[in-house]
Amino acid sequence: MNTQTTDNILEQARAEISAAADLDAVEACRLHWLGRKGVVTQQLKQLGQLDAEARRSAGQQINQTKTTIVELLEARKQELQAAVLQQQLEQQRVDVSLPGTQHFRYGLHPVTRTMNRMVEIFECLGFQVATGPEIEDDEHNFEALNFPAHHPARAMHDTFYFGDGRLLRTHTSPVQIRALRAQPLPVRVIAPGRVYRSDSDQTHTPMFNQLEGLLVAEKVTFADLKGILQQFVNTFFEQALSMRLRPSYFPFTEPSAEVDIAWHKDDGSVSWLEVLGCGMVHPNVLENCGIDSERYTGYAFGMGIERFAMLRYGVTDLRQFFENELSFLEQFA
Ligand code: 2NM
Repeated sequence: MNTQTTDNILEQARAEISAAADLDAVEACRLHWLGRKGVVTQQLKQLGQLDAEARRSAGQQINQTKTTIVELLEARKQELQAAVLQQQLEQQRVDVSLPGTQHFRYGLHPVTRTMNRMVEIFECLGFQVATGPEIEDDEHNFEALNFPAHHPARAMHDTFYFGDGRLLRTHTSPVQIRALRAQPLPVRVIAPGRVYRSDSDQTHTPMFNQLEGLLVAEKVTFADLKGILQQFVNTFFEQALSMRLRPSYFPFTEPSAEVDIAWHKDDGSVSWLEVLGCGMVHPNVLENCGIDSERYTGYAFGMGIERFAMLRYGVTDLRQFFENELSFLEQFA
């Protein structure tokens, strides 16, 4: 065994490996040179026939040859793999506009769907959507709305206060206050959005959604209010509904009323269900917005969006809307 031999081996191996056309051929090369009966392995076996000095130098050479062949094999393998990948990239075009193979059923949240439906109906009735901040101050949330100083809704247990004069709005009425102060009359707006009250049980969540409406113009009457609400509930529930108004109290309206609809249950019975509150905008509220309450009148109404969603979809527990259980949400896909 001499340098010539290992050089020859290396030269031959190099030629053979670089000629390997695919990964199988590379593996065949590996077996041929390094396998149990491979050329290099045979050479290592023959080392025993040499004397100690020759064995050491020959051993080093063979091991060096082996290492080089391993490197050559690995390099060729990577070269071929890269070529295969490159070929795949060139041949396989991915059409990203094709639909995926996994079709998840999804849709808008039932509360969002209900809100959209309510907004759409009021837009058809001529109302414009108005929005405002969820973080408000006492002036917009209470003061301008004619809340007496010691009204229970102002108490700590109902309102989330930040402690620096700011609070989370307890209704969307501050949006109407801002609209009345910013827009020229007549004003006809709805304010859908999140509101917050420190209250939590079967029928109350600390955050819920409201839709309030407001029309201020000359000669607006309670009959206009009743008419628009009848229109709304009929359209929303897709039937001619009996509606009943009961006298009520809100600081920001006078007179005020609560509205019930005749709800036909599955067992054939009918019962009155309260669905919203309304009234004629209190003169103090108009004056607080710089409006002459002798010349202008207005009506306003407010309703809970989750309540309408529960009735429309037959949901019996309000809290289901906020648990985000997929098994619940998937039913609205
Ligand atoms: C309701 C019931 C009755 C209401 C009043 C106003 C405003 F800003 F014009 F004074 N906005 N919303 C109102 C009136 C809200 O919710 C049950």
